[in-house]
Amino acid sequence: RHVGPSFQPTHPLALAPVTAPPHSVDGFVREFLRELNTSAGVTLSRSTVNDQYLSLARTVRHYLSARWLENTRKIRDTKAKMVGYLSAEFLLGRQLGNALLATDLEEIADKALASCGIDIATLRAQEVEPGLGNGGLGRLAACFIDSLATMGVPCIGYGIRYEYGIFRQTFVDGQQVEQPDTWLTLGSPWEFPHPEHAVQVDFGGHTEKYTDTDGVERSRWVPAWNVLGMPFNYMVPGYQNGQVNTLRLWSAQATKAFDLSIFNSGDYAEAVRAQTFAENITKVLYPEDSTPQGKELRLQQQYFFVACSIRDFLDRFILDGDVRSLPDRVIFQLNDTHPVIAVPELMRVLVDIEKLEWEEAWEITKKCFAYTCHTLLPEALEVWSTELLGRLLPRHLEIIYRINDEFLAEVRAAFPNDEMRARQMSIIAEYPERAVRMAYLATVAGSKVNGVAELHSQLLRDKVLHDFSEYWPEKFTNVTNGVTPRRFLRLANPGLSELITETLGTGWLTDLERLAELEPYAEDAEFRAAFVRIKAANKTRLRRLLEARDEVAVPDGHLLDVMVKRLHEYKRQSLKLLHIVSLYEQIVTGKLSADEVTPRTFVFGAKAAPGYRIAKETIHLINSVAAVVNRDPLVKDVLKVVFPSNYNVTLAETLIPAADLSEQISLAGKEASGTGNMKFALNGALTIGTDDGANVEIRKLVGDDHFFLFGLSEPEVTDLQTAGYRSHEFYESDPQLKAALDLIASGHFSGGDRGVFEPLVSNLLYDDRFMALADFRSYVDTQAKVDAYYADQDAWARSAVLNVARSGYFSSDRSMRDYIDRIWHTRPLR
Ligand code: B1H
Repeated sequence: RHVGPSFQPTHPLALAPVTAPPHSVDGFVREFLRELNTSAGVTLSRSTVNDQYLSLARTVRHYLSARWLENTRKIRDTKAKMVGYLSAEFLLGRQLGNALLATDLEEIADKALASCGIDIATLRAQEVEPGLGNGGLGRLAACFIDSLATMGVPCIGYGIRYEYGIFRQTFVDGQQVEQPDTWLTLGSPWEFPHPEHAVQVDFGGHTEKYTDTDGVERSRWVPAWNVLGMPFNYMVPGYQNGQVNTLRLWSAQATKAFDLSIFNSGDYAEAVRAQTFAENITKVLYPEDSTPQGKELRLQQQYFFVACSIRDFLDRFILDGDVRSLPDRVIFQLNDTHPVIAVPELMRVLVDIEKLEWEEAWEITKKCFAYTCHTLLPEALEVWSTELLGRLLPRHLEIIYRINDEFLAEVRAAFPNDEMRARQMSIIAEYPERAVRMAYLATVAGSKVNGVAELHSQLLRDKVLHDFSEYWPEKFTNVTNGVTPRRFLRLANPGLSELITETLGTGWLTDLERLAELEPYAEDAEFRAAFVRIKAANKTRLRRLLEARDEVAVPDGHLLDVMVKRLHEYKRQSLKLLHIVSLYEQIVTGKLSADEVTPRTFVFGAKAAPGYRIAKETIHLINSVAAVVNRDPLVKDVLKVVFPSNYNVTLAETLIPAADLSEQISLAGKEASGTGNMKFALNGALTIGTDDGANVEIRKLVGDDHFFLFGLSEPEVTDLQTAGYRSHEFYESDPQLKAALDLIASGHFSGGDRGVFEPLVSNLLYDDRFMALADFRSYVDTQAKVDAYYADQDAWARSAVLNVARSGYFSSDRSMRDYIDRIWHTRPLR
């Protein structure tokens, strides 16, 4: 069904390999004009910026598709083992710049468009980024597929084509208001729809026992309804290596059979409603980062995309139908628990459809999956009530029960008379309701389980999955996250990239450990001066962007202090805020003279989950503090607070290269890894941070002298928790902290209304789950050290250069090598 008829072409052109257009300005112009004329259907003189952008994108696409087709053919022919990266999120960012870089067309395209009278920067700005993810987890998936393509490792990314990605954030009176993200409305030149590869996905109904033709009693699923999964392909180009992998995102549509039966009943309106119902499945990305809500539609999304993906893989790559060869052909990496329903789905396919024995199917399944855990927060561990799961996927629930029964029998045999342990390890939780623990299912089924930074993996073994790591110590491993240097250094920071190339020659962009060769240049005054000029130019670029985008002025000559990430209590934007309010309070009350403080601009970027009350109130408070601070003449030259709305990948690319100071201030033991922390260090910002997530490894590599560590360590947090944490005591005993909190409570930032931020203040005073008050003293003292150090511009520049030189480890290419060595055991194509 999915493989087209094999043609015996007769025309000589059809027999030749697919070729790309000529790599020249003229060749590019010809291709571009043809796109404008034939695809957009306009002449150059009548074309809009959007016409031009779409045509440019399609032109670049032409240069990629030859290699893409070739690559896909090769993978099929050589039966190479592939990575199937299953992720509910891929936060890709803009595509045009990356595609131009991958094809080495930046200069040619520049000149070609200039010769048509077009400034390419205008067209780049026209692109709406596909925001198909919430934050770090989704961006990590995008970095990983970039690295795999660059390393020539066969990979197919599988995910969801949300019609609406992460919401567009606006501020109304300082409060977050969400607007739909309409990324598809002006056209989506990067995707290839393939309706002919659509897959049917079933839901609901019941199971029944029947006697098969071979006399065996089996179970089968009698579903109640179904939808169609439409694949949209995206090219994932490697960096100037001619490799192009595929990202396949699924979109839900109503099946014909479904609405035909209703049409036939004459109820037109009902038929149209049914269509909407089906299409709702991929309508919108759930905007909760870290705290899944357990919504039925979300489980539908999860099952929908993994069912499509498994079917697709079997149809497209297991052409001889030998499902027993599956472990030699693919390893499905589970990006957190969101795709874990793929485990019972593969069992269902192997047992119910392919008619394999259960035992053999289970052996195959265990080899085909590996699981990455991305969190430590208990509230973030996904569970699905058996009531919901059984209603939506009755056969899968049966399969999960059987997996669990057999697993627990093993556990009981290994630990006789330890029923407590068996209960603790059960995939099925009994309280507060009977529910499936998806992380446990993934751990039981996966060949490997990994955390995303050393500390995180350790805590997984010691705490979250302790019983499992005791039972299967060899199953657990670590792979520290990474970021792609193509997007976050080369594209985001062309100035610094050029300086590095001038200094080291080429090759470092795909071998980032070579940045270590920059070390000696930290002592070179000329190199440092060049570095400082680039940082200043990046700040100017940011200033221009924020002026145009948000109508805010970023002062010149300030220390640029940046905290950008999702808004969450554990990340502690409120701690940053207390620091700002405290500085402000001390200056306006005369405790501190304005010329004693280092002039700073504080930049925030953060979206809050729409239903997360405290997070939204924190956004309101940041904006309110900004409004007061920014118009107070007493602090005019020294404090400025800037909070551009709608932080996303595109903004990050301008913001991060301009930063002096990177804020990574989560409570120790809560941030699994963080990846923004890596992007900042790689661009020469110094970090102020806790001993948490990948901060630990960043500090180890860049060295204590070039990193501002503060706060409780993870064991100290645990001890304080055990001893009984009372935040109020910290408030009472630290006058500076008390003054800052009192100022907020007084209504100073809310026009005298004490009620507005009362819930936030109370939360900090009487609950403070994430110990912001406990870490306040250490934080502000360390910030004073930041000030002092920044006064010595030369020392600062030296540290900044060393941060760059010592961050090569955080390339996602290295992460991918680690996954390959420790988990996947796959090989590059050539
Ligand atoms: C991370 C998530 C996440 N961990 C649930 N968990 C989601 C959980 O839609 N949901 O329900 C969405 C996202 N995201 C992040 O992953 C960690 O907090 C970061 O520390 C880490 O760097 C990142 C990548 O590993």
